[in-house]
Amino acid sequence: MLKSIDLGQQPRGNGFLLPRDVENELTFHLTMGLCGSCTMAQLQGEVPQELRYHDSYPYHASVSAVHREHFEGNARYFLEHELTGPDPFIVEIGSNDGVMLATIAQAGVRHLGVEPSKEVAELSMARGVRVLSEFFDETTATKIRLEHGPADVIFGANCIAHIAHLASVCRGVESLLGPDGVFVFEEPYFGAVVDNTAFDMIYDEHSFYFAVRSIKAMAERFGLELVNAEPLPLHGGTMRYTLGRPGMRTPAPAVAEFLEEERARGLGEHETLLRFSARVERIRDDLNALLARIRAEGHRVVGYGAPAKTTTVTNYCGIGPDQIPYVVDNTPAKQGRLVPGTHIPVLPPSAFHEDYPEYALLFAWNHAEEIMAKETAFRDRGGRWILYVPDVHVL
Ligand code: JHZ
Repeated sequence: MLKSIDLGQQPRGNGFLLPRDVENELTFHLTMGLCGSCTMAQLQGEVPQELRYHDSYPYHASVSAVHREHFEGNARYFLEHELTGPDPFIVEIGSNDGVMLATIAQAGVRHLGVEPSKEVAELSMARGVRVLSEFFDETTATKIRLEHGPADVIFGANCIAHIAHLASVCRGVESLLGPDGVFVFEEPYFGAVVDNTAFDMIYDEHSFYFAVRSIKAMAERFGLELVNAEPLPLHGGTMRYTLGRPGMRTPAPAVAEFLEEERARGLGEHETLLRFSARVERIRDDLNALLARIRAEGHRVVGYGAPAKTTTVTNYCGIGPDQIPYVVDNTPAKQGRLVPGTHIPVLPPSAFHEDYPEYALLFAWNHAEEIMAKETAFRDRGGRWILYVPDVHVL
């Protein structure tokens, strides 16, 4: 595998830490490359999964209203189109706080979330979701099949690309899936990462960066067939992949169309990533220059949103509390903690409302519409938003 992108020494993307823990912070060298044969984009190292998805994993999928609506929509779709036989069964890998399965549970349909992170698993259980608090792999899949029988739907969102032991996941899916079952997963689309120069999507949790071509190759390697690829607007560009058993479903034309598009644009080529890498350096330089200019003018910039992406961008660009005194985030589990590596304090949104600086750097750029709609008072007082994706600009 050729190294294409080097984002330097980085901590864990979601390793938001307490001030007393800064001494022992874990860091690793963050690089990404493409597989020479199947073109799967992937990290070149691995932080052990127990250090990434631990009991207090701080990402709660339900904090965004847009996401809640999206996942409720997914659940309704499955209930209407896939979970229609006698006593159907759906398994979700990485069910987080139950954002999708809560609707399935309310409908009284047999389901099982597989979620190793205890606190989010407990949140989902409080919503009536049944959860197995373990990592999903071939062994877990065999256990689930023995206890519950085959699954009509196996679902995963922002999770399958996180699992470094992807081969074991695929073998597990293959053994757990019913004869006409579907394996549906939604993950940030590698084509969108490249289009947006969204280098902040690269962090320890994202072991893989899926494209239609690499998922087709993966499906075939594990005895499955890619039957649909549907683009979604979430996370700056997501793709929903549907896999079934070979010959059981007619592939949608979108599969061949995306394959051709990816070939034509050279998505699986090393040179594409080298150009991406050059654009990333430009963003770093432009962002640092802008922050320095704003400071020289006597104005202040704070951060809005503390997604895992904040970790990559602040560490790569060398942005710390001197440039950004704090970031605000509505996730209680992140408040009172520090951004990994750069140790910028994370405060609740009320800190922003009591302060209203001249500029806010929008780390949660994928939620721009939702955030800007609720923060109109900031703009009304003359505040300006700074975005760095797909390039550095001020709104
Ligand atoms: P958000 C997550 O990444 C985590 P992250 C994960 N690793 C993954 O794979 C990707 O998704 C795809 C806050 N916020 O969704 C909440 C506000 O403060 O971009 C979140 O901390 N106010 C599983 O972490 C953050 O912003 C708001 O109004 O990059 C957004 O995180 C809203 C809407 C959000 O995911």
